[in-house]
Amino acid sequence: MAELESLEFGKSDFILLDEVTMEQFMENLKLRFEKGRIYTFIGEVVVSVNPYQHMDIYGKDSIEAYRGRELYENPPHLFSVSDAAYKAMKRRAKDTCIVISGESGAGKTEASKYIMQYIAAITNPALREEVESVKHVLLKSTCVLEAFGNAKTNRNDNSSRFGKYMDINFNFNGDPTGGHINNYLLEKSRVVQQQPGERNFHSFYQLLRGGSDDVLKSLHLDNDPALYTYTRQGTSNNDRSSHKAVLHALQVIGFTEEEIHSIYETLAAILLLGNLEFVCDGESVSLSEPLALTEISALTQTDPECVRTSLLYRTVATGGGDVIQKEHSQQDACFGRDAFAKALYERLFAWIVGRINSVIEVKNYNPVLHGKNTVIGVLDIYGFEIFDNNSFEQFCINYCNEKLQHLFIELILQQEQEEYEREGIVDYVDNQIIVDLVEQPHKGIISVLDEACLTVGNVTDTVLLQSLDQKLSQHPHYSSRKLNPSDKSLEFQKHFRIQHYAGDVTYCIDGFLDKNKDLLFQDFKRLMFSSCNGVLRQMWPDGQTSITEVTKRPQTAATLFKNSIVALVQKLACKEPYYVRCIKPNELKSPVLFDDARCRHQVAYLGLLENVMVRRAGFAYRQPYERFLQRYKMTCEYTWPNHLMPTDQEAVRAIVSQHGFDADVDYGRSKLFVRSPRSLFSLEQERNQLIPILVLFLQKVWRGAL
Ligand code: AOV
Ligand code: MG
Repeated sequence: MAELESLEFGKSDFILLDEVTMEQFMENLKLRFEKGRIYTFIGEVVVSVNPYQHMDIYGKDSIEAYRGRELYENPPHLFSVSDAAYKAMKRRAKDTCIVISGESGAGKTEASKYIMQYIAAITNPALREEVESVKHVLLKSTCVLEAFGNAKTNRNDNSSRFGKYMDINFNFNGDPTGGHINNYLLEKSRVVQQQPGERNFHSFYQLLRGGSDDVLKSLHLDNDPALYTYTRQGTSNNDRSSHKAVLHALQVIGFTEEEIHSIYETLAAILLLGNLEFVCDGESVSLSEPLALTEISALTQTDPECVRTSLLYRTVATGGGDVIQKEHSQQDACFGRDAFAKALYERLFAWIVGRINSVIEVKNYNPVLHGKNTVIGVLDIYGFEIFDNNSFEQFCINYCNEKLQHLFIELILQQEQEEYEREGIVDYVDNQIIVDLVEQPHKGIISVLDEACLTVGNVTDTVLLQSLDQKLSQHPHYSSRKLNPSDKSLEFQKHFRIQHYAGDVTYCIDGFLDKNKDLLFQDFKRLMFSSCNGVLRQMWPDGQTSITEVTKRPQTAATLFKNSIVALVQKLACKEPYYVRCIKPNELKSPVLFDDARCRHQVAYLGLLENVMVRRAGFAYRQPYERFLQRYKMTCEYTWPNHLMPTDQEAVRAIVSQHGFDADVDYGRSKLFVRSPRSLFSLEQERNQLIPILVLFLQKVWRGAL
């Protein structure tokens, strides 16, 4: 049992702390980390500290130990929460979700993989083929999405650059029948540019380092990432072996050879696009490398002349209905090229996700025949991040984390706070004000950003910053150098700062407008829709639109993202939530270093201490008096078979007193609050011992022997 685990390893549930103080919390967290106990409960929430080393705790034996057990029967583990979410789903037909949060590099993605593996391992004992195949696809999809959606950043060598929410569907037997993946805003700017020390998406290096000579030759590629502008700055690590694993995963999922080749062709086309330069002879702009152009057209199965014109010209419809070709400036051509490369990658990624979804979607489901279809959702999203240079992407990522923290507050802290107040006791920091700062209609940052994007005329990033300053000067969580000239931490005139729940982040306004507009010249869309490669054409359905057709202005990137996150939060909010709260022990990826200040900071902003207080006060082990009596009255001479006290509460007091755990409980108006599960276990044990005796006794009574 968790609480019986030797105290040498600290308290396995923070609820059992003698006193809920930051000092005791940190002491326990550190002791457990140093003893290799990386997981600790707060009731049903699992707090995880990234071990930065291989842990021998995820194998078959561990899985067996947790399978079907109650939360408190084993030491805390990801498998405990996974099993709890699974049991709730199976026994009570509840849709559940497991939300994994924590900052960049805290261990969310690893956790999500272990959770998936656990669920796969404990289901389908009958080894039904169709269920096994669903499980395989679900597991393999992770490997593929990681290759295309993760990259090395300065905070994490395998950082998720997209958000992933995966629903797994179950039939009434509790076996997976399918699933669905939602992906959120891929950080596509990385395709064309990375911060110093970072890499492009893994997929490029994997292809270059792992592709066979024949494959590379057919793709017009060399095997050296340094030869390509977009991958020049990345060094290589496990790319060769990963390439094999990803290829195998693609095959297991069911991608055809043609589809796989189209994926490689797209990657190759992007790399070659990146090497295209534009020269300007004073009058017109032309391409410096006509050969690459032919190769790109071969890879995308498009007409080389059309590729050239798409890169150098822009087709525009005049007011009179005529269509003319307007030549790009050198700068516009570079912008167009990069926008095209980013869009190619983004659409490729979305297409891969869609293709996986088409394989795992639940087919032939009939609720009458098959019973209620229940779901477990697993959320693994990019964690809160602060870099030396923070841009639009960090703004979106951090906003998303703000929303998830707010959901945690609503679901875990607030709900129990109400319970606590009703019962007559904890204050948490509500981050609603920061969420509003970003998303509020008319006043929030996204709204000001959109307005600037819609304004015709010379609106620059600097102008945008001015309007942000104007609108938000009074907001307590917003500041900029212009508003606070004395603030030396905001060095340049281009920055603004948000005091996020997890820390202050200074964003550089450069690029916000362009990234939010996310402009891609129509010519590229039409070019790709003209491709003879059916797979590529599928990715560009909007290329069918004629140039003279008036189309609605597309939503901006920030608004699209906001809407997708709002929808995600709604999805999570209607499920029974289970939480894994990940902590990054140090910045050096060291398995032995517990950086006190960094950990303390995370514990504080994740609201873990408040979580313990609320949990301890109310949620984990609270019982209405009547229910408690029903269950335990047999363990006390004053309450068995019925009590004669004026109230149920007094009867409960008698039981508690007889078992000597008065100091461990609080008496609410309608419920008993038990702090430590240990007290309940001793009661539970006694009850279990008494039941057979009682049964024997009753049988004798029935037989008339007594
Ligand atoms: P993240 O998902 O939270 O960051 P990851 O799950 O990618 O973080 O973890 C970062 C690295 O820490 C991994 O690549 C492993 O080397 C190590 N690690 C994490 N969890 C474990 C574990 N349980 N056992 C062993 N090593 C582990 V981000 O996606 O950047 O927000 O955006
Ligand atoms: Mg991750």
